[in-house]
Amino acid sequence: MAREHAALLDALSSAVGPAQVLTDADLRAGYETDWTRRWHGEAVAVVRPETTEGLAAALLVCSGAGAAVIPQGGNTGLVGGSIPRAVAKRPQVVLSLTRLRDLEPVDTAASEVTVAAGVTLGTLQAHARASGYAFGVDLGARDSATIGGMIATNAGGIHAFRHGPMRAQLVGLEAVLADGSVVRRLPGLLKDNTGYHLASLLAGSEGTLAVVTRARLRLVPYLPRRAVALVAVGGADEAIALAGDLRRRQPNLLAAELFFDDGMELVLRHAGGQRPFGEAHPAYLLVEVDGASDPTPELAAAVEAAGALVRDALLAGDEAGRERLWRLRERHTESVNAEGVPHKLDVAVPIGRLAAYARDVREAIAGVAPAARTFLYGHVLDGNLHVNVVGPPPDDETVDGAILRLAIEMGGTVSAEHGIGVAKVGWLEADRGPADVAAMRAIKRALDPDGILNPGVLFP
Ligand code: FAD
Ligand code: 2HG
Ligand code: ZN
Repeated sequence: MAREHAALLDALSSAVGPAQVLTDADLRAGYETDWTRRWHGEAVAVVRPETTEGLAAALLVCSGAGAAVIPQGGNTGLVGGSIPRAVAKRPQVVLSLTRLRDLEPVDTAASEVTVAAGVTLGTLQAHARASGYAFGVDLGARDSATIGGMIATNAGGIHAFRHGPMRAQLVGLEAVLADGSVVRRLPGLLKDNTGYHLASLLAGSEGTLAVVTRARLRLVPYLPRRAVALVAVGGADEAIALAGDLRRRQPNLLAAELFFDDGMELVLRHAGGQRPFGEAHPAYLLVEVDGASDPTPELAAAVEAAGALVRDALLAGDEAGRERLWRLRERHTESVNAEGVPHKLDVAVPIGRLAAYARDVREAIAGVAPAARTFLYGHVLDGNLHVNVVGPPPDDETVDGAILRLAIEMGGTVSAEHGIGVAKVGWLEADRGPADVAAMRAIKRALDPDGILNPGVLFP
């Protein structure tokens, strides 16, 4: 393959330096399969620019050669959008952002920071914390997911009901368009009404409109004291009622996560550990609160006040105890992966219908794939449920269809936070409607007329 594309590879080497153009199959391998292992493709090269200028030069080269560009950050995306694919009938170049790792000092007057796209969420969190701040978005893949990838997917995560998703943290950004031109708006002006807000447009664009290279992000105060409660409940209805109740009475509620006993059992089997309660319960709500002083007594009182909604509860104020409880929820994703290649769907429905959805979706799945095993978990206050199904072959989309159709029928969305990627392109129009999709296509044509940026993602 390398010989066939010699001119393209030479030009890319001139753009970013030969050491940052990986053509060897072994070196490319980690960039060519997605996190779930459901999707795989082959690239002619993986290009890893170290500067915005190098990246712009590489994009110009790809544009001139008609090569498809697949932007990639930490490759933790769950919808197949960050790896090469068969749909593009042209050479594919993975553009890895992981070498763009600049971290500017926190601007404490503005409570903002500017970081390069390849900085991981974990690195940003530690950097912010050193200045007394927190970043508003958190998620389980924090040690690998990058800020650029999180902007491109408009990542949500566990604190979204309190601080909003990635788009809500974005003050400005720098990005490179398909023709190699650089758009840059990083001055840290919260008030800046000078036309279209490109940063907001690029949030959730999944690498189809531009490549994000830097971002100016808002920060929130870091409240150092935390308490976590794991509450055993009778089912999804009770978990939702309890989460709503706690949100009203605990203004510092930071997370409210739902999972079920089959998921708990799966985590204990794959990740180890012991059942937290003497007996199994149908469902669990994990909540976290933060504060300047110890919030444990207040959380304990709030859980106690919930009365009959609570079957049993465990509280932890110390770090080790909090982590022990959190791992029961956070280790779901890897535990599901250990069972096989999952069908991983990520829906949201209006919160009043979430319990009905959780019930009906199991039935809908059983209707089309009786032998499949289903694991449900999610961010309850966002109405966001992760539906994971193990059993059906990776390329059989019947079960995906049943799950997504039900979400739309219940007034929800086929993607709450992971994006459309290649996984759900067939469902975009059913979800958004023809007028929205036509407007999106017009924007795509205007910014990327030759369609070199992530073809096959978002649009069929
Ligand atoms: P990648 O996977 O590399 O790319 C994702 C998409 O963004 C692709 O379409 C890619 O082309 C595009 N892209 C990447 N970088 C850029 C860039 N600089 N410019 C333009 N386009 C770009 N997601 C949530 O929302 N909430 C969660 O709670 C959550 N938890 C997770 C837990 C685990 C264990 C795992 C494995 C994943 C989880 N995710 C979650 C999904 C994933 O971490 C997010 O989608 C994340 O935003 C992806 O970041 P990334 O750097 O890995 O991007
Ligand atoms: C989470 O909330 C992530 O844990 C991953 O969004 C969801 O594993 C999943 O389906
Ligand atoms: Zn999630």
